[in-house]
Amino acid sequence: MAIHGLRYIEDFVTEAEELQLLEAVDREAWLTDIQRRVQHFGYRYHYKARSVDASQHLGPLPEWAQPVVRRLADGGHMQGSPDQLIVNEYQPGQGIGAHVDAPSFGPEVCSVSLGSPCVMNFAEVAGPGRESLELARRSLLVLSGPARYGWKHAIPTRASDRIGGRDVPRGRRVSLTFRTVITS
Ligand SMILES: O=C(O)CCC(=O)C(=O)O
Repeated sequence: MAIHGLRYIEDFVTEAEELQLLEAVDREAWLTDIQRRVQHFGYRYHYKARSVDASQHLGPLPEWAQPVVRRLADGGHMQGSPDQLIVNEYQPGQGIGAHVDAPSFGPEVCSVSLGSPCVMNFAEVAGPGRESLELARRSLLVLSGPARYGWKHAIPTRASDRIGGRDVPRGRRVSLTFRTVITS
């Protein structure tokens, strides 16, 4: 993977933690105003405006997310403590369009994958670079520097992924994406 600023770590959470996190997420209310179900914590994110601001403050991140927050800090994955969390749920066939994360988010974007693997595609914004990366269950993906600002990332809308030379059907995948918000 030749993308500067991209860090990928397998087994970032244990199987027991994965189960606890999925159970915690499923106790929360889902937002259904976009194609996939999402949850927002810390600050509400506006998909159309692609922004988040101080008036959208919802409160602290939930207690169930704190062990992950601490592990991100202990691993030096984020400069500051994350104050925004988006939970994305992808049923087989669902994905997310190619995008660079909004400028109102800080310099590191940390996503934990739960439930099922998928392939994430990367495309260089101002160049020909194209890469794909399998995001395993329980892994952590960190985007910073060029990976955060100079590459788009996307999850194709399809029901299976080619992983290790074979088609792997997707199951339900839930991601927890931790960010900091730039409020000024
Ligand atoms: O589901 C993921 O791993 C990535 C989510 C994402 O790209 C986003 O919320 O902007």
